[in-house]
Amino acid sequence: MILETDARKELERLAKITRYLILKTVHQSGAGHVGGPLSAVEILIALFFKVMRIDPKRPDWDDRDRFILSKGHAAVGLYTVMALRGYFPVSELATFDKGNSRLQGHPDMTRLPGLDISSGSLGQGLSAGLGYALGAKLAKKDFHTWVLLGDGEIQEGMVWEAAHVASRYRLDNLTAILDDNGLQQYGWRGKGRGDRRDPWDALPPARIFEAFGWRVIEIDGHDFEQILSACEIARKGAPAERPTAIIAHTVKGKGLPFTEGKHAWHSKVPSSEDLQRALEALGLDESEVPR
Ligand SMILES: Cc1ncc(C[n+]2csc(CCOP(=O)(O)OP(=O)(O)O)c2C)c(N)n1
Ligand SMILES: [Mg+2]
Repeated sequence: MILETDARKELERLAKITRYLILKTVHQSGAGHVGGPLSAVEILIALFFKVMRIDPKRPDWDDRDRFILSKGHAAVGLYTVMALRGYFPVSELATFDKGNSRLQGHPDMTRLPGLDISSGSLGQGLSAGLGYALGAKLAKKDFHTWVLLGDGEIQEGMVWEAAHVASRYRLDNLTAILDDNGLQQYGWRGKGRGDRRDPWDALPPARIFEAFGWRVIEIDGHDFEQILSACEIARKGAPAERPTAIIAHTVKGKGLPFTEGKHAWHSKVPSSEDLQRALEALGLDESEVPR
């Protein structure tokens, strides 16, 4: 048991608020992603509120843990959690995806302090994380680097080049978290563009990471206790100095009956009615949501 009841309730409250703010932000901007951010809500909240050594007031603190949203299209989820954590005002979410905003549709580290990498072109984040982790070893710094990957994203070959090098250099200060929600942007040709698991069904990511020399922990990616336990083990360093892969089993669009498991909600703009439905499904009153 890592969490007292009150602490778990607080995290669950934050998760509901985050889910609503993701929908509201994409509704206001008229563009953005929904399904991928929703599947990563518990992971992002656990990292930013409990796991990472960070200080929102000092986003360039040298000894901070590094976080890389390799699945950069989930930016609205990251921004929401950063806002709730105090990096910038929640009201700034209303600027999401506007030309002059710090909150671009995909993370832009040249605009928003607190972002450790720009992302959006899938496949690159683990290499960047590898660089941070290797740099930490060379500089004898003890910060940890966390990289959040999508299950579709790991079909990019560059991910496995980074995975190989990370185990070659025994980077126990690097953790990859796989948001394994089983869906990408569409279903698959020949199988119909439906809501089903993709061809990597037959190639379980856990076995692949293991084959590359990583320690693997499989969890329910919506269960705060399991996320926190896995991250605690990961930070302590794997046996034989291996990097750690946390395979988080998740549901794309998690938390709202009309988005769960629906590939159409990968990127779709919620209507005003959808926002109302979301409040009802989450059991939230608009007045409870920070502005
Ligand atoms: C290199 C690259 N190819 C294609 C895309 C377009 N794209 C954006 S999201 C996405 C699907 C990603 O699926 P997954 O990694 O499973 O993310 P999630 O299910 O968490 O949204 C694709 C193909 C991209 N951003 N980058
Ligand atoms: Mg996916």
